[in-house]
Amino acid sequence: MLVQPFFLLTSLNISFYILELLIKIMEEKIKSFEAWLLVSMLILAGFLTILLSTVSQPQGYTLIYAPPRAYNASDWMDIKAVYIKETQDKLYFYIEYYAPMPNSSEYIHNLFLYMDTDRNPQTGSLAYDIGRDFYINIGITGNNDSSWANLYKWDPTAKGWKKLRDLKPDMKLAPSLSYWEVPINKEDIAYSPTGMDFYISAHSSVLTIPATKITYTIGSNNRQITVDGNPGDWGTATPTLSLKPRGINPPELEISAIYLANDAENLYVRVDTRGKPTQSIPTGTLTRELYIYIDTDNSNSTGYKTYSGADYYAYATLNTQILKYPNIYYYKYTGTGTDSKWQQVSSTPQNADFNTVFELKIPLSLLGLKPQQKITIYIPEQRWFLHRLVPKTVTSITYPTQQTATTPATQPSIIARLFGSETLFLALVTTIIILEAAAITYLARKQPRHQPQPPPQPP
Ligand SMILES: [Ca+2]
Ligand SMILES: [Ca+2]
Ligand SMILES: [Ca+2]
Repeated sequence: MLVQPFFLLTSLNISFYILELLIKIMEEKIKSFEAWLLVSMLILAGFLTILLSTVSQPQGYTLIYAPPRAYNASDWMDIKAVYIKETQDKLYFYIEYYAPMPNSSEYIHNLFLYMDTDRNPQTGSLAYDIGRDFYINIGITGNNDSSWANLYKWDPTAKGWKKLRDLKPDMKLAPSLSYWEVPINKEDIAYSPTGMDFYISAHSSVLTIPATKITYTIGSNNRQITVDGNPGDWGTATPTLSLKPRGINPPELEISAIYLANDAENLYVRVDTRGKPTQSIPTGTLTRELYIYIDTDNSNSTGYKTYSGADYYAYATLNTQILKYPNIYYYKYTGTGTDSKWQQVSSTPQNADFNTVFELKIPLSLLGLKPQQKITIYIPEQRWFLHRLVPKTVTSITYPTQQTATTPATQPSIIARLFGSETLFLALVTTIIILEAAAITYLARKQPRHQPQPPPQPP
């Protein structure tokens, strides 16, 4: 908001300068340096006009919400803006991301848009502050081999959600687009002019590691490890497993290597990613989960057969919000081989941490492991994801907004939309002013103004 007087002042300043130069041209007093300046100014003005005409919101839409950007490490994962358009019988949602998805099945968008269309928390399924009567679930993989878009309605009798309609045939949905456009029949969602409250819960996930099997012998790599997320205590250890590079966007969500070690008390697991793990995001959650299944007797005839005869597993959550929240839980297999029955045996949050790498430990006593025992570790396919609640937790968006529909309060200034940020724009304007002042000073020194001529002396 601060920059607007600057913007106005500079525009006026530049305009006057261009006008002054034009007058000089007309008076045929133009010098080459000034001509160069004039051309530059005209090019700049033309460029700004083009920029202004190309950057605009989707036609007919009203910007409802532009959430603050949560995650800068990736462009395709985060929601940039939510727009709504209304016709007599339809309501259109336009959900925009910062960029289209990378073209691969390793990436998935999965979004839920919950609506309280009678604006009554007593009806529907209560979550956050609204009684959700309908929801839309939209999803797509990066290579478009799978996509879906369905409308669901809350059934108060069955106390559950029922599918109402397939929305996919009517919507614009493609991984090559940085937005989705979905029309809904007002009649389907019992929409009335009173409006509705809604929020979006969006997951953007990445295949972090494909299913992986590693064997390890207790005692083969004895080390004193501190679980702090720093790899210095691993010395020059070579990875127990190196993974083939897949060029995942963002690199920090791709596991590159796994290291195993142990001392007399614990088995240690170190997990490296291709980028440094983000430690803090201002809103939302960067969810990282690791399931480490351990076949402690190295036999598929005991334990859970589906996961390589695993007798135990460690489940680590290594999440980032404003702060990081590492945690770990241990489970023992209690089924008969094909059923997934597990019992939690312990949870010790301080046994997992991350900084430049992920580190976790599993007490050997918990697994009943002894030196020289050979074990198999099975890590099933894992997906890590960014989860956003839009607008944010515990608040929903009301549509139509209370302000006039054309200028919602949440709309970022045109300057912020054009230049990315107002600070950047301010820097740009300051640079222009400095350059202009320098040019004027230069001209003033080089071409001193004409001294008024004394009137001709009478002969
Ligand atoms: Ca309701
Ligand atoms: Ca360490
Ligand atoms: Ca086993």
